[in-house]
Amino acid sequence: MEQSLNVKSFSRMNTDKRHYASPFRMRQTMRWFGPKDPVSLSDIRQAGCEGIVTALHHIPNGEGWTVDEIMKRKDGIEAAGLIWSVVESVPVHEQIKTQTGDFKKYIENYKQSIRNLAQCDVRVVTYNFMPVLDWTRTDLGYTVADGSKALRFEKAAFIAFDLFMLQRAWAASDYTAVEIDRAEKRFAGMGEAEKTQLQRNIIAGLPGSEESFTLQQFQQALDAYKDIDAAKLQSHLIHFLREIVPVADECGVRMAIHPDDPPYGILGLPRVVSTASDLQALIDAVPSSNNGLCFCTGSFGVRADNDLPGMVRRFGDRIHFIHLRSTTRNEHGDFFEDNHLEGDVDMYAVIREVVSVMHQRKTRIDMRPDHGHQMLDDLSKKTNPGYSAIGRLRGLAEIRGLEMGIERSMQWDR
Ligand code: CS2
Ligand code: MN
Repeated sequence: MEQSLNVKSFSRMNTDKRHYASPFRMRQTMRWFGPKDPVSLSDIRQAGCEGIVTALHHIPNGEGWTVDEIMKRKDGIEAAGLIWSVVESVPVHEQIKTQTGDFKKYIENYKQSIRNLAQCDVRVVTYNFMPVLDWTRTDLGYTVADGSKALRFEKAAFIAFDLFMLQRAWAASDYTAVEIDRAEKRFAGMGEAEKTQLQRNIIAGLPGSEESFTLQQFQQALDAYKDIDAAKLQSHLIHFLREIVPVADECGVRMAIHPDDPPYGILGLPRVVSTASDLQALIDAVPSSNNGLCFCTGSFGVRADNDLPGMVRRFGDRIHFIHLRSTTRNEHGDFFEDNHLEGDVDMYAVIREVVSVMHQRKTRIDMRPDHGHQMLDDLSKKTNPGYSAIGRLRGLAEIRGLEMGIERSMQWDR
């Protein structure tokens, strides 16, 4: 034990640094859904954030964002003493993903939004390239052992929805006999209210997703992908990147793609942003560092074969935004969103890498606690699922302390 205590380093600890804040610390932010968000800008400021992550959700998907609309939002944020540090998301229209209909027009609109954001000095843009659905959960109020509520993905319930409610053709061939058996039993035990709720959770749109469907519309949206496999979807994404990244280069905007959530195929849909090799393919195709990532530990972390600290090291020069969250998975493929410092994500190891990336790049990276539990007063309030005030504040505060501890202990060794 004694040997590991580095006395020399310890004695070098500088007490003047009691209020020490590294110039290369993460910029703490929270997502805000705009003026109707029950969590206010003032709440977010009191949580200790410097930045806001938001989008112009009232503008229909595919339309360009005007300078006027961007400035209106930006002024509101600055009036509250905060900055608009990241856009999440400028949504990518489905027709861009499928390369059908008006996709060329939508790409031009996207470029214009990037230019207009740059003109307003908003320079990090998050987006995703998940077909049809943004993130997917089956349960938005899963009670964990301590009594707080979390978001959860339960495989058997999801398969039950696919097989018995959506009744997607060929769905059964996507699952094993054991999975189908579990789903049958799960479905047999479901009451009508639970079925309605399950369907709503999956297809009615979680916060941030710009789409919401009825069962019939949903099937049509899936049908648009019947001839699109992962290779084709990837080529559509690369086409999109080849169009927009030169514009981002020109006006100094960093693009940050969010990984798939969950990071594997669902409902027969292709996935192309789930693993390190997926990321590498995008970088090889479009090497500019403005072709960057939103590193979401909650999404990547659902796969045991994603080495998160290793991925931060490897892609560190193009991580422009970080979502921090942890999940706990089980052998059935279920996962729930755990406390930020618990679960399957080694948050200490991830943040250590983030801290060294920021030191190497001599920069700060924007970070937000990605979701939080509903806890304490959150439990009696209606907030966007995953985006409660106190649950996110707990996650943020824990991460803030962890980062400071890592940062200061790294100082000692220099
Ligand atoms: C979700 C998504 O996991 C998440 O971060 O909240 O809404 C995500 O923000 C978008 O997919 C990013 O485009
Ligand atoms: Mn995320």
